[in-house]
Amino acid sequence: MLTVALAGKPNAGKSTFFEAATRDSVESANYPFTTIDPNHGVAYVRTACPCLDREERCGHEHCRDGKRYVPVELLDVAGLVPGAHEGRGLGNQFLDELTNADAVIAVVDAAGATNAEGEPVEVGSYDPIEEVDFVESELVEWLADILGRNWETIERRSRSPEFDVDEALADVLTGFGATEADVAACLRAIDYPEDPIAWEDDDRHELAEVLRRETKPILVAANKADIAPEENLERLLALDQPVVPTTAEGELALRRAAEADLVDYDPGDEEFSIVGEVSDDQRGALEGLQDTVREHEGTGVQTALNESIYEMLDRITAYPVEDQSKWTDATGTVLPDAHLLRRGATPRDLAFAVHSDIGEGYLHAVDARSGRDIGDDHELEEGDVIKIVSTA
Ligand SMILES: Nc1nc2c(ncn2[C@@H]2O[C@H](COP(=O)(O)OP(=O)(O)OP(=O)(O)O)[C@@H](O)[C@H]2O)c(=O)[nH]1
Ligand SMILES: [Mg+2]
Repeated sequence: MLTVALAGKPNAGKSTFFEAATRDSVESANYPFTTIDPNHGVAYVRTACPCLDREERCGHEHCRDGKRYVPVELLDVAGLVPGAHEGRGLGNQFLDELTNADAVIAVVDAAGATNAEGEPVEVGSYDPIEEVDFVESELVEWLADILGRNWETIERRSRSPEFDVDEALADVLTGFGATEADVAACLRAIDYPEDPIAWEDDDRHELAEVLRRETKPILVAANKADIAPEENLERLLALDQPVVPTTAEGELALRRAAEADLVDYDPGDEEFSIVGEVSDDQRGALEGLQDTVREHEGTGVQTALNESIYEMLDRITAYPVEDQSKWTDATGTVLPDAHLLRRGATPRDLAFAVHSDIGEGYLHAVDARSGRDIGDDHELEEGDVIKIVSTA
């Protein structure tokens, strides 16, 4: 499963985002609570379910009237403060949790109501742009430190006649989830000495910067958008990186209200209606939230998750099935699984994503929509329903 980590300074709203996003309002009745531990849960990206192309909705536990929710892992990393990589605040231990993250959502307090340490200050008096910069630079320093710590091993390996600097670096970098392609991209992006002994801190730092870019891409959640000065949001949105205004608190309130049948709302909806018996206070709060949600086309929490997976990581959703006409697995479940594959993935890649044995035994594949065989070089598209024929 892909992993998204929430990082940012204390009090920015990470835990609120986490709680909102991992609350399984998708199927709260018969699906177990999805938080694995307090900082580690399951959230969902939302996409159009292929069942929309058929007469009947699939009824899958993660499909609501054709809104399909695909699981990703979500991590709530404890507050980072400037200098965390040197052990300040809760320090390195929390940065290390980012090792397995495929993407980072930097939750920043767009209201500017807390300083760099997360302490409350007057709204608008702290510049949230600084927060974006320090999350990124803490990640780079953390990676540079780890490279530095591994350097002795690389130097030792370099005494062997078969030593290959690219190979040695690849071994270290794949530890951060870098694929072969990522490693190649990193090494292409920088000029570096062949001999590890000749590397300077600057060389490692440069490598850490590209490694951060390739393996820990950052989407900024401009949180507390409900109380943020317009000017802060505009400046954040003007940054040269993905930025989504969010109100984590609003999303949490909506998911709770939906669970209590007070509102008609599915995560990611751009509006909601009040449907239950609400007190005057509740109505006031919900109507206030309606204004925020109208202004930002939703609470932004679902948008932030979706953009980090579908745009930043450039994924598509593919659905393997066993029965190509019914779109079911062996037990009759319609569209049982959804896989988030890299754009450009082929049917064989999907087979490997299902199971390595299915991948090894891959023979050919059928597009379940058209019923036609598809070739090995066929690039899958968002929403493809595929029957894989395999010896496994
Ligand atoms: N107005 C507003 N307040 C929010 C929003 N999201 C979170 N908050 C509030 O901000 C405060 C901090 O939220 P948390 O989610 O605990 O922050 P955190 O980033 O997890 O903080 P640490 O765990 O200390 O790093 C709480 O009082 C939240 O209710 C939001 O979207 N709007
Ligand atoms: Mg927290």
